[in-house]
Amino acid sequence: MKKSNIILTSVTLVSSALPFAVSAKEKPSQRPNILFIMADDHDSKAISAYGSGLNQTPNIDRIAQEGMLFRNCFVTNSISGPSRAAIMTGKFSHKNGFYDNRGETEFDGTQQTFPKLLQATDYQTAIIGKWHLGSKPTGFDYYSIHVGQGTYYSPEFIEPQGKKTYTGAYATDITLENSIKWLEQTDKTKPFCLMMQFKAPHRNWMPAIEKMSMYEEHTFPVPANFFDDYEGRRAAKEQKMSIEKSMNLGGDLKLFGYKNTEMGETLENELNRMTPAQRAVFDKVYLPIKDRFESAKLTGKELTLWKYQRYMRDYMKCISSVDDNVGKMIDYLKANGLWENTIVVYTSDQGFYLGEHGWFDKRFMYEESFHTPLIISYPKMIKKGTESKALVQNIDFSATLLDLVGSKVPTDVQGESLKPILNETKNKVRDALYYHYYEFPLPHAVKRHYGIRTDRYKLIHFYDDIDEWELYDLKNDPTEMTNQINNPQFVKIKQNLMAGLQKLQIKYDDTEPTKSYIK
Ligand code: SGN
Ligand code: CA
Repeated sequence: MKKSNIILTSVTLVSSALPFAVSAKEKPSQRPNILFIMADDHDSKAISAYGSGLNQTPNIDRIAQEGMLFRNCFVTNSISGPSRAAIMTGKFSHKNGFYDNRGETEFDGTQQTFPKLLQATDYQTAIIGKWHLGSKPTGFDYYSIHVGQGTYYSPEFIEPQGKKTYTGAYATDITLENSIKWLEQTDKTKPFCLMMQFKAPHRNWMPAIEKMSMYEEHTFPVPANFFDDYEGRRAAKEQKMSIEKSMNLGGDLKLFGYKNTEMGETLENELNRMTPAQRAVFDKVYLPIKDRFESAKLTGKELTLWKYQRYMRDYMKCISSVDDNVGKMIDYLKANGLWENTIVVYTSDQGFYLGEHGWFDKRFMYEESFHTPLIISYPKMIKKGTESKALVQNIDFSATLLDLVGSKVPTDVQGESLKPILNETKNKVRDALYYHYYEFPLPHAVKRHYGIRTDRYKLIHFYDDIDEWELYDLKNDPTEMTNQINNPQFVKIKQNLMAGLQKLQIKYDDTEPTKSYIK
């Protein structure tokens, strides 16, 4: 089977790799390297270092054990393209011009990005994996990027020489393998910045062959608000991202012959990309599931709970592959003497609902999707096994990385450098966070909204086809079930939040937030 050859190759690469031979003339770079690892839709509850106990990610945890874990990292606009654009530029969507995933606009690659700034100071730069910004990557010496969302099986990558299909490969494995290949050929006298961005665990959660049976005997705990009635929260009520109604038995949960209610041919596309040997393994695990499902004749809540378990199993299988490949990369860096001088970042493009409020997907400013994991190791500066509760945001990543490598952070970057948090000279960089989400109505009918979050409270304004405000006390209501906007006891808090929101809108220059962004 071709796949095992691929694995063997990377194992061989890792185990046989010797520390780079550097001649006396070629002094190894003193400036730190950057390895920016991002998975797609990887919620922090699915990283064991965050402590939920849902699954085990021993390799991602190694980054936390050797570095700092951020408890309160958030995004600016909780979907893929906009998050990636915010990371690249250090700016909100209304500044970098990339508001949504609908493909009507491409990322303007002529603008300033942190890889470009690094490249200008002699960093070797590459992006490998998911890009999802439409335009051709700029600021990178090398790229190997999925076409759009990409596929899990036999993925096709856009590379400087053109498109290349990796027949028989699994996307997560090939992203690691290509990353190591690129590292192998770098000039060891110069630093590198590698963005290794996994497609997994994005919908439709197709597991690797060796993970197909994983978790099949496991039952995941059901969140307390799984059967949310959305009382007092109209936007939450009118979404189309519930496991009950929007998750497909066919495409998402892989039952053959069942119709997809809102999705294309993702399952069929993926199955057609498998080799016959891969397909046989898939069939062996998934065909009996359909038989068992049909004989159980589930309806109502029982059916929704069954869907939840299927979803969680596939999602966690995908994460296990991400974790394995993160482990291979850590081993590679260590085996090659690169670990000490490399800043390693692990994050996602947003959080994800693992059944909270009955949902999958993201988008909302509610905690699960607003939050994103952030773990950073840099042995030369960060103390091992540390944690920060500072309110930080993905617009901070570019400023942080530039600052850490000794580059000037341009004044138009909206994020803050987290260096003072990482070296423990400060414990916060801001008092409140701003958020603005635009993509409505397709694909999940999450209404446009913006808002403010402080340590304790959150105020959200849903607008466009609605005009509703929500206020949450995160201390007493961490799962955001009770909208306090009309509660007289919250009048003062509401006033303060409104004033804080306005201040943030002035600070970030988003003073007409409900004005349509569509030209
Ligand atoms: C696809 C998915 C959606 C998902 C978006 C955006 N549907 O459209 O469920 O919200 O991507 O995801 S699918 O049926 O095609 O899988 S994002 O991570 O790229 O923002
Ligand atoms: Ca995503």
